[in-house]
Amino acid sequence: MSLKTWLSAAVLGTALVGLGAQAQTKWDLPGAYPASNFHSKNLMQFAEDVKKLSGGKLDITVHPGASLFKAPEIKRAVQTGQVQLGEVLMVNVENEIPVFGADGVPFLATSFDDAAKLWKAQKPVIDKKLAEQGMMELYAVPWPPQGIYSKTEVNKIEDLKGSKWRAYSPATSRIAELVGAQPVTIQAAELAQALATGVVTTFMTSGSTGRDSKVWESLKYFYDTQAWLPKNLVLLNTDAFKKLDAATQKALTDAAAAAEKRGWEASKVETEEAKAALVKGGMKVQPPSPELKAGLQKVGATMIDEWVKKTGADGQAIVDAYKKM
Ligand code: PCA
Repeated sequence: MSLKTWLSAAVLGTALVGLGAQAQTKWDLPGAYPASNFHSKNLMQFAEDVKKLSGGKLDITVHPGASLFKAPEIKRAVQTGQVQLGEVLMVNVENEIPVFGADGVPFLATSFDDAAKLWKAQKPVIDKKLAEQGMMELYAVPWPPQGIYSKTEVNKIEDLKGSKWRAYSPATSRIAELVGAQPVTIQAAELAQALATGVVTTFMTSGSTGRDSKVWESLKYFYDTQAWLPKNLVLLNTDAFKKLDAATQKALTDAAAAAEKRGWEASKVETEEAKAALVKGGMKVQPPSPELKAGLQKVGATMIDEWVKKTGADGQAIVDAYKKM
């Protein structure tokens, strides 16, 4: 051991002894959605549970609202160890790892029950991909089903032609191309501003993000197409996990299991509450016309084909496992 290593080990040892039973690990958890959103509230409850279950040994600070990292930067921050864990929108990772996009394919899984099955089918493949990058997953929670927002009435997909379409993922950009709209990628944290300045007039997302962004200030229509349920995933840097003692590791994974369960229930409640908020804001909330639905389903069929081609054996394994459930 060099003198320098010996010295730093000695200093560290003293610091640990000094802390004694109080030794505490502090972690940061960036998220991309507002503090008032149900995902963020769930993150905060998760952090509180971890603290309690670990007897105060692991203290996680949640940073919602893209305040620490912007949505597309969070995965890399966890991977490189800038933060120990973080919440990502899985479909945001699709460009890098295509199988992350399974829950963004329109009309593959359209209900909470089907989304749960798809997650089960997706999980082993996702775990493998994350392990290759020195990460693991803690829990995943879906957004409410995705519908169409528009400034003007949409009775068929042709009505979306030429509109300024906000995308949040590769798949939502692809939908724009297929319906002849002009996609512009904007994450949720910037959506309200994009609406206020007229940069976008149409998009697909949940009632929840519509509510967060007070879309009724700019838009009039919401079509409840229930096209897919994208998930947020809480990722963890494996090295950070390995540094915890066994009891603290268990506190973390137990709290994560509880958060996953709680999150799925909260998403169901949010589905109804958010739609009510849109109505209260003055929007017309309605099911899609049969013509609009048929047009979208055609888009969905094209996209499932494209997705399976792009993801190859890994994607096919997910689709096959899902269809067998
Ligand atoms: N809200 C997020 C992703 C999906 C959703 O419902 C967003 O619009 O960015």
